[in-house]
Amino acid sequence: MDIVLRALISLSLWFFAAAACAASPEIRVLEPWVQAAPPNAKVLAAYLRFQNTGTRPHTLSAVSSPVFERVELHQTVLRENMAGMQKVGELRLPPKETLALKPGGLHLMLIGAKQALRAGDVVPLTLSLKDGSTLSVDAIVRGAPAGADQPHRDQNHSGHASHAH
Ligand SMILES: [Cu+2]
Repeated sequence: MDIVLRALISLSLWFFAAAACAASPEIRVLEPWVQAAPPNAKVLAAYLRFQNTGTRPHTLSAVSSPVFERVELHQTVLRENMAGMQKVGELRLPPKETLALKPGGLHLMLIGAKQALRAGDVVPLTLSLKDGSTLSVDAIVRGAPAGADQPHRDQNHSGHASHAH
């Protein structure tokens, strides 16, 4: 009896520990990818879609990657016909909605590449939600997909390294 009880307690402890660090089951990350850039590029952009399958809103509060010094959430904006970028603090993920990060709009800015990345490489991303849960995804490095917004390719993020004087 004692052994059974102890087994039950340790089982439930394990269950709670697993639940505490589990990914949010309500948020799905679809098609994460990193836009290929020249091998010496230190800043790359990543895109993906968030799907909130739950009934309550979630908030993305931070993103990190072991192969970059830091990851920021950015929004591409037009100022006097010049494409620029604005840092976004948090990203609200409303229930029953899909939010797309895509070229020319919201994107993840991967800053300070610790290694050269080529098409086909995998970039692990950890997405932290405000409720304390995290999601881990592998983004594939590749060129822009067919049907991507071609006019926006001129404003891609290799431009970060080359300021016009
Ligand atoms: Cu950016």
